[in-house]
Amino acid sequence: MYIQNNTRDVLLFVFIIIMISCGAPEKKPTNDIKEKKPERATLPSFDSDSAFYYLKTQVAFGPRVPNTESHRECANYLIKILDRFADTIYVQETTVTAFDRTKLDIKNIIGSFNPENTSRILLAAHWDTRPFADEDPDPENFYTPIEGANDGASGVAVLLEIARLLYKNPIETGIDIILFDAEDYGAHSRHNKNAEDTWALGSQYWSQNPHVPNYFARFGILLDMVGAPNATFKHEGYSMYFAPNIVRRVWQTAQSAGYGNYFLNQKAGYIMDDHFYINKYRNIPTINIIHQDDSTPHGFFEHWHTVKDVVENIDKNTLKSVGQTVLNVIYEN
Ligand code: AHN
Ligand code: ZN
Repeated sequence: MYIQNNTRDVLLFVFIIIMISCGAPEKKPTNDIKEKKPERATLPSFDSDSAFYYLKTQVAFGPRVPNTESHRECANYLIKILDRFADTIYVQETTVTAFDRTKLDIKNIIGSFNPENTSRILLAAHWDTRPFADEDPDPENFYTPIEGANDGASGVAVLLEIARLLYKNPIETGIDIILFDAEDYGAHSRHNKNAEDTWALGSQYWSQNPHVPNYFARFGILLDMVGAPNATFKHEGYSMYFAPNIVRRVWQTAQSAGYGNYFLNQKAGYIMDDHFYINKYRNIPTINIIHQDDSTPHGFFEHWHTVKDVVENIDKNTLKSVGQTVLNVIYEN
């Protein structure tokens, strides 16, 4: 009896084990059909010829000064290109008051990728150009609008190329490309000394009235003057104050990618720019990749706010160093 019972128990036990190991026939096999895991997107190579083309096209409209025809036509062009690549486009139109009480009709142009994702990265640049070359060596030019190949078009060109590559090589992270207007309408340096809050009018407006309510991003990167030959990008003051870890990560990424000649681990001055208001009003840790140079009187690139800020003074290699660095950062997030 004892033996028999034991044998029956053993048989029952073996039967159960066989059933478990075979699995019930109606259940799906676990090994044959792979879970459709999204593949890690392959990191694209930043095409500086493509970016340079976007730069030249902007400059060809003429100075992009608010309230001018060139400004309106360039806005339409930027909207058209971003609309080709982004999932959703927002054009934020408003009127702001400049330092001299002029009313400026402005447009912040926003292209969003994966708008439903709550995990987002913000990329920005200003698309307008300065209405006067008030840093020109020749006082005759103090009221001439600048072409803004570097100061304006370069940052936008890099972001349009990134938009094109995001379209071709989609990622899951939400990305917002924001082209701010009226950054460069700050008070004339030969007249007004009290210039507080006269710069970055488009980003001041957006930061207090974002295109979607309660907009937030994990971090932001602003590009400003990223096209001069042998540019030097240093640890700008407000970037280090508000977002030191983002600065370190981006500079580390640049150096690992071989762009250590451009991205220097040096402290540099505080620049009032679009990123300041994004930090101040939206609390999004945002850095500025901006060309700073101690050897010029104003601290920026040689032809800053002069009539020589033209296409001939742009170097594609600088566009590449910045564009590839930003791509590397967003594709590893
Ligand atoms: C000031 O000079 C206060 N801000 C410079 C920001 C700027 C002008 N970026 C481009 N043009
Ligand atoms: Zn400027």
